[in-house]
Amino acid sequence: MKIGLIGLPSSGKSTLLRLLTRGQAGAPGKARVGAAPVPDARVDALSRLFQPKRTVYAQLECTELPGLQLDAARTGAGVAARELAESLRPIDCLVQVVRAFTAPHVPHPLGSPDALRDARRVYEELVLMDWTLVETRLERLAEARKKGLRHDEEMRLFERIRPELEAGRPMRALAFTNEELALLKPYSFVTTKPVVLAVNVDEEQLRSGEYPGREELHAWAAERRIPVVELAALIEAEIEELPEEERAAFLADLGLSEPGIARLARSAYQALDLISFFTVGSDEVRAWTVRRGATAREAAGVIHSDIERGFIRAEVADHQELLREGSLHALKEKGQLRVEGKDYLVQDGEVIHFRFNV
Ligand SMILES: Nc1nc2c(ncn2[C@@H]2O[C@H](COP(=O)(O)OP(=O)(O)OP(=O)(O)O)[C@@H](O)[C@H]2O)c(=O)[nH]1
Ligand SMILES: [Mg+2]
Repeated sequence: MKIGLIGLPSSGKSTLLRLLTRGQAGAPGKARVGAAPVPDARVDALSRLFQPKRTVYAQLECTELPGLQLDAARTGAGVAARELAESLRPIDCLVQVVRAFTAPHVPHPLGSPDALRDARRVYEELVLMDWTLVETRLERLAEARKKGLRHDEEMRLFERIRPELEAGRPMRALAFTNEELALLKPYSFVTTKPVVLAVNVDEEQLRSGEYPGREELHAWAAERRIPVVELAALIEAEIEELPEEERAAFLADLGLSEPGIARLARSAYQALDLISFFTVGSDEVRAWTVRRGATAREAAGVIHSDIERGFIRAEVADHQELLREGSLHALKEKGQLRVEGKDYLVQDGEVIHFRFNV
């Protein structure tokens, strides 16, 4: 799954990327893409039980997108827009980073921090990108029509979408038939992608739980069903660089029971409708990611195509049952290890052992 960090310049995208990728990316001079392990207390618990050689968390691939240039008159704006559109193409989910933190030494591109204004501006900019795409396409279709080429269905579809975008509604808020989705597929729209709002706060704001416009921002986001996560990217990135045994104390001191990245990852999972299942053993305890509604056979395919092809059955238990009983063997003895076929719908938090032959 590919997550794209988008926002105004200096909103904290690189800092958040550094936090998400545990310092692998985002630092000055380092890459703008990195793998972010998804913190998961369930994996930790299973790992304590199995004491495996390796513990592997689910991963999200995070990319920092170019900072949004709002001044369209700026020279090179067209190039910047094309570059942004290109980098957005492969992205599955957007994390919109909004600055709430005050830092006199960090200039704000619009003068001063205003989280709601910035959230709106970026959101409108994304809607505008799609509107431009629709508009250009409609012009082409009109020209084609003059030459006798008719694409009536596509034209009707785009004519229906245009006013929605003009009213500020993102494409993800619209309902499409399968035929319409097929027509839309070749185009790379932005507002079809789910969004999570990450509000980057400073230490004082984190402690007080307040920043200017917080209530309005939450109301605005709730109206659009955009999940909001507040985190202090800079302090949390600093804490992340401490020895592991010291981190919890620093987080607790900030009033955090878990790091902001854990909440952000959960929101992204929810927004994308993803779930995790686990494989366990003395070699490896590992979290895997599938879309909600994935079958046992599809889940097997995430691990290896051989397991998918040679699928015989899945032995399934909820991770909590496994933690309670202590081993897959004990669960089996008690008849609590369920045997499921290839069409079984995998549930979040299940431990699965696949039987297959190759
Ligand atoms: N005080 C404070 N400063 C922060 C925070 N987050 C980021 N900064 C600072 O703000 C500046 C910009 O942060 P970046 O993470 O580079 O922002 P960006 O969005 O990647 O910026 P561009 O890549 O230039 O668009 C840096 O000096 C950061 O140290 C924060 O939570 N608190
Ligand atoms: Mg940056």
